[in-house]
Amino acid sequence: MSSSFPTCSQFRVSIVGSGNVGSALAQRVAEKNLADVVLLDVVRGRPQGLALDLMEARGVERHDRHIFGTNDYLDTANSDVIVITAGLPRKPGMSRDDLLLTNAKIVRDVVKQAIAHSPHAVIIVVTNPLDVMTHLAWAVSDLPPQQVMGMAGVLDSARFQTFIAMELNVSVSDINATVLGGHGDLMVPLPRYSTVNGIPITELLPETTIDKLIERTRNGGAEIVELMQTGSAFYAPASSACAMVEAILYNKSRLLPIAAYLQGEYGLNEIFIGVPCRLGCGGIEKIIELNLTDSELTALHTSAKSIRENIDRANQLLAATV
Ligand code: TXD
Repeated sequence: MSSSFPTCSQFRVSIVGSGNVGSALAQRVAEKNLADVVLLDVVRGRPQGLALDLMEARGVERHDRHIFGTNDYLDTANSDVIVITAGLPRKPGMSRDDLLLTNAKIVRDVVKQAIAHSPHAVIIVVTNPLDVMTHLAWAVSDLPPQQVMGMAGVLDSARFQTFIAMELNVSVSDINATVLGGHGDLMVPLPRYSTVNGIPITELLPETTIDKLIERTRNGGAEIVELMQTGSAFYAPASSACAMVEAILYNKSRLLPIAAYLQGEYGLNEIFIGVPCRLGCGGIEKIIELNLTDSELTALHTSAKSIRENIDRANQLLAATV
């Protein structure tokens, strides 16, 4: 590592995968003055170039956080938080299974290497398919489940929050939205637990309108992909991961929807899925069990079933390659 990289800094966040989400997250973490950042990628030069660019912005942005780009895990040593955004997007001709296997191999390899140099870190997985990758990351990490989690619920809730604000023409700051479940078509937005300054949206909007907002939330990622044509959303995903990083580093005990390992909560076992959690310096401090209606619980279980099928499929594919 460069001699200009501080060894006495308070917090270090390593971001593995310096693509769109990784680089936007590095910017957020550094410019919010939360921690020094190590950006890592397999592509030579990319993380180094991005880091230099972000370093050159410091004089204008007026912060002293260091951003360091590397291809070597040694440089990530002693990270407090490791965020994994490494992976490949689905390419033409690539099946879902191909993508599942490719990203499963990447995530497992990344976690092994990263954790070898930062054995006490908290891991946040961002790579898709999110819930499956979080499970694989945890399985290979040997870490307690509280220290491994997936980012999706914060993003899905932020999208729901945005669409509610647009519909009601009120400030997005007055809105709290809750989306549970897996990150995908089967996510479980909860209107009863989504409020405008404490007032449930079910009191403010007709059911048909709420259904439309839910549909748009479910389709949130795809809507952006369709507009952009190449690449997918990264600003809101980076903000969402940054909120989690901040909650961990600064022990904020925030209540956020996170893909967490369930051991009996909501009647589910041994599975990572989005549920409300209290997030602090040790990772997931507590899983909050909401009172769900029968249909909400059924939706959560349906989402869990699909995640479990994909975990089994990923494990089968991985087993067949060794
Ligand atoms: O809510 C969520 N969880 C998500 C998930 C929101 C947005 C994006 N979501 C997923 O995150 C997306 O489907 C991808 O799986 C990841 C990263 O998305 P991003 O948009 O940043 O993808 P990019 O720009 O393709 O960046 C991926 C980078 C790229 O620079 C590769 O060179 C790198 O990952 N990569 C690796 N880095 C390190 N080590 C290995 N093995 C590796 N393989 C690829």
